[in-house]
Amino acid sequence: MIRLHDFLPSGNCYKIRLLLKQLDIRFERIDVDILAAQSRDTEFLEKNPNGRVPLVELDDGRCLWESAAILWYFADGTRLVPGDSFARAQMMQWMCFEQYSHEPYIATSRFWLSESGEPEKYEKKIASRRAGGIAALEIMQEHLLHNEWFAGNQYSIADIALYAYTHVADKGNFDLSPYPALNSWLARVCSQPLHIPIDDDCGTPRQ
Ligand SMILES: N[C@@H](CCC(=O)N[C@@H](CS)C(=O)NCC(=O)O)C(=O)O
Repeated sequence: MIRLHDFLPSGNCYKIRLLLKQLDIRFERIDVDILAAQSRDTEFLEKNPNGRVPLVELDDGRCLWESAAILWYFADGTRLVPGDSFARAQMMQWMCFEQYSHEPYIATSRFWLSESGEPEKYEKKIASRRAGGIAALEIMQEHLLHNEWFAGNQYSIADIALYAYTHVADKGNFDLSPYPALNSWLARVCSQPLHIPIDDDCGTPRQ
């Protein structure tokens, strides 16, 4: 069975749990406590030299890491990837945006403020990520004023990638109330069949 090396509070890992659930793909979840540096031990580094979750181990032992690559691997050829090549490229565009212009501001602020257990230590870093996070939310809001979804007029893995940290942005002190179109999109994502919340471990065994 597919093994997902996972840290439950991580939005990057949540993207994969949500996708596998929506595609009805069974998997085993392996807890990796990144706060205890378990993703940096020798055994883990053999599977992902970059020392981060999510990491997926396939039935044949091959490993894949980076949430966007994992999303792409499982969603390729399914209803969650647009058929049109330009729409597929737009999907990738938004997934790259998520990784470079959204996650480094919004996800890190949430981690330092609400997950690290020592928010005071990160006060200056949190302040330094504020403008970038607001810029990302404004870009999303502008797109969503004219579009229901991020690519190809359909729910796709770009929506999953962007939903993961946007819906918990308040935990990084980003107020979402100025962005009504973005809030309507969050509700649309939430109402997709087989949607699960970020803290749902999908009933998979823990190790
Ligand atoms: N770009 C990577 C980011 C992965 C990442 O930063 N993972 C964090 C958890 S969200 C992690 O494993 N951190 C542990 C560490 O850096 O030691 C992805 O999208 O998968």
